This record gives sequence, structure tokens and C-alpha cells, in this order.
Amino acid sequence: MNYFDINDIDNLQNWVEEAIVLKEKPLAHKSLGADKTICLLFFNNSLRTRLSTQKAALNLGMNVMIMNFGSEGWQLEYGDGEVMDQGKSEHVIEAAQVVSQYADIIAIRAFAKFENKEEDYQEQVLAAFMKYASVPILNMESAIGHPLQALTDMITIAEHNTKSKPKVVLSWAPHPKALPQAVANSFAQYANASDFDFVITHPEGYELDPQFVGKATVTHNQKEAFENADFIYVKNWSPFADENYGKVMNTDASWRISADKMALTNNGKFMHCLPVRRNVIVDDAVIDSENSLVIKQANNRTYAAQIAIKKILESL
Ligand code: SN0
Repeated sequence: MNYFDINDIDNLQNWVEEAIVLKEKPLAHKSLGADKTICLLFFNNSLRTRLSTQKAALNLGMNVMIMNFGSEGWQLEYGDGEVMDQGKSEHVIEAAQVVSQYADIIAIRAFAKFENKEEDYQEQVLAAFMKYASVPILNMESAIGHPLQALTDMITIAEHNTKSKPKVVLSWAPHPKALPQAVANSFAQYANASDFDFVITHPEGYELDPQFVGKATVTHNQKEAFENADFIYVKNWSPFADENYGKVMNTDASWRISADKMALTNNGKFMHCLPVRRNVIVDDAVIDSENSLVIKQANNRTYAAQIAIKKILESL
């Protein structure tokens, strides 16, 4: 099996519960990955994903190889039938097959490039590796999804939730750079698969792909969205709409998360995947408050990765 997106999970609640059990005894399955190798390929920067995925694999007894492919590998070609007389040195057809001979699992991070919306939304890089590799693929944030982060977030909400149906809000916040929709897409997808009163709030023009919005309530009124919320999940993303795809259209500081806004919630918890721009996305007073879960979320990255790798190992 791959862990590419939510469709690779048979039962999300079971995975969340299993991860919480794993967290109690992270070394309980140390023999499962013995003599198996995971190779982590990074086309983009990473802190949490790199270290927590490595840690998860080590907890399962695996060998870990890591390569910053974006800066150290050959420039890959993805197109069919291309005459490779330009800058691209190697085709993914060979690269994926070659790495498959060195590893039992290939984990890949490859963000949206924002050059071509279709290429991003067809998951050019991950789809090519899934096509040509002969071993399972683990998604460490692809063009349009971050399933390890979303799984982490469901684990973190489960640990802190006290209600049968908590109000969970995904809020856009401003950022100086154009960021991918991946984290927001996956959070929305996993939240829709959970028993939440789920609300998404963003400025006009920041609508996400409807396939991820699903049955969520969408509002442009951030304050209204925050009322009585139990969890405030904050993330910047750039527009999905064709005309402004991947551009910065809005840096309105009135969308920043302040203590005043958090005061509208039901003593709500503040969540963010990190890295976060302090005093742009969120005020210090909020991220440094007792209700901030960001460091706990980062810890849970290990157990989300560990449950996903464990399931893949069990499928080999
Ligand atoms: C990435 C994103 O998808 O938004 C990774 C999040 C886990 N975030 C960034 O690229 C932030 C970069 C910045 O300069 O703040």
C-alpha cells in the first residue's frame, strides 16, 4: 500500500486511536522494520517532517536514508516522449526504479510548483513515482496534500477534545509569500471525515478546491466563524481559482489571529502546522498562550508517521 492520501486509510478513527496507543510505547514494534530501509527524498525544505519521519522509522527498527533531491539530485524530467536536450538530466522513469532497488519504502516531499495548476493538481511528482517505483510511496507533502500533517491534527484534536461534536474552524491568515493549498486541503478532507461541526473561513477569492471543502460551512466572516469554536486551525494558502492560482492577492492584517479573536471562542485551542510567521499569521500572545497546541502537534508528527509506516510495513 501507499500512504498518499485519505483514501489509503481504511478507518480514520482506528488509525487515530492506534497512534495514541503507539505514543504510549513507541518502541513496541521495533522488530517490524528490522532490515528494512526507508528512503526520504526532499524536493523542498523541511524540519518536522524530516526529523519526525526519521524518528518514526527508527522507532520501528528501520534503516533510514535521506536525500535532499531538490538541491542534490539531478533535475528530473516527467513528460512522456520528451527530447531531453534542455536542463533536465534524468527521467523519473529511471530515477523511481533505481531508488526502488535501494529502499523498501520511498517517502517524498514535493510541493506545488505554481508553474502549471494542472500539473500541480495532477500531482505530477508523486503520481510519477507511484507509477514507476516498485515499492510503496509515503507522501511527506505533495503538491495538493499533506496527509501526515492532517493525520497528526486529527490525533491532536482527539487528545484534546471533550465534546461529541466539537466546533473546528479552519481559518486563513495572511502571509507575505504564496503558499500551497496542501495543508488546508488535507485538513479539510480529514475534518470532513471526522465528527466535527466544521467551518472554513477565508477572504473572498481564497476558495479551496470543492473536492476538499466538501460539506464544510464556508464564511468570509472570520469573527462569526470563531464564535464558540473549540479548535482554531490556522493556515495561509494562496488562491486555487484559475485566474489567481498561486499568487498573493491579499495580505490583510485584519485576518491575523489575535487574543481578541480567540476570546470569541469556547476557550478554543490554537493550532498551526508550523513553520509559522509570528506576528503575521498569529500574535505572540496567542501562540505563546496555554491554549496553543503547536508544540504538541509537532510531537504527534512522529506518531502519525509511525502509524502510516507501520501500516505500510504490515502490507509488504
Ligand atoms: C509549507 C506550506 O505548505 O505552506 C509547509 C508547511 C508544512 N510552508 C511554507 O512553505 C512556509 C514558508 C515560509 O516562508 O513561511
